[in-house]
Amino acid sequence: MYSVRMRAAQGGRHEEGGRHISGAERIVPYEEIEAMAAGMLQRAFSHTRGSADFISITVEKVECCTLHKVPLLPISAAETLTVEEGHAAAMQALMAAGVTVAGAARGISTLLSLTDSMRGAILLCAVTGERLDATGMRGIRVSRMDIENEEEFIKQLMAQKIHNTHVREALVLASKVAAGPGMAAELCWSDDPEYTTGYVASPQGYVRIPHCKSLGNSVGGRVFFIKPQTDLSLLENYLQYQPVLVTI
Ligand code: WAQ
Ligand code: MG
Repeated sequence: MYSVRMRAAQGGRHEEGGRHISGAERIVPYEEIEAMAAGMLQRAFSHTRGSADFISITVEKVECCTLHKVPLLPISAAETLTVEEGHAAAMQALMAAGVTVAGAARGISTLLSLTDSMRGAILLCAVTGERLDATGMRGIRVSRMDIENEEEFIKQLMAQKIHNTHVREALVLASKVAAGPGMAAELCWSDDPEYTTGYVASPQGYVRIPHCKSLGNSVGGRVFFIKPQTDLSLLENYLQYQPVLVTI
């Protein structure tokens, strides 16, 4: 199998301050690499966040024996009608996952205070809400993951009437993240201006939250809430480098 991943930016490379436009992470067999890379290129050039002028596509062999399997998180949904209700639902779900009030509030305000989207995620302590990673505006990018049985996955999402690319990719990422050592919960909403649904995920499940931001807003992000005494380098290594297949 091969890890195929893409990241695109505008105004230069990410490393040189370019603005993050889009990214993608897949693990595919040899025969599918070419089509996958072409699709990612197409996607980077036609994103609603703007036109990319830097695109990096990486293809890297993954030894099958190093692939970990983790279960797909069960899906539920909060019923929210406004952004305020959405943030209240996110607070509730984060607290149910063991994040403190202070931690959850800090997570939401951290995402709200971003002036533009990052390429990766912010790590916060689930108890104090203090920032734990040292990656600044780059963030920790979760990489090397995919769904094991894509056909069945899509069938199930279509049956629940929630099938779209955002849901598909978010469920895979959230399932990998939730299985990470020391992970309490995740908060996310998209940086795509037309997509306002976000989620809170934890080992207990994935809670969809309609209206995490207003339509037209291009700032989104991810916050991972980490339990105290977690070995951060072990966790960051898992998130970035451990190849994971999510099983249904
Ligand atoms: N690793 C870490 N952070 C990431 C990654 C990654 N691989 N990919 C994206 N992010 C961060 C980054 O800061 C982005 O700006 C932000 O998350 C949002 O990414 O069930 O589409 O890909 O309907 O725009 C939620 C779906 C969709 C809810 C989320 O996020 C639902 C989405 P996006
Ligand atoms: Mg996006």
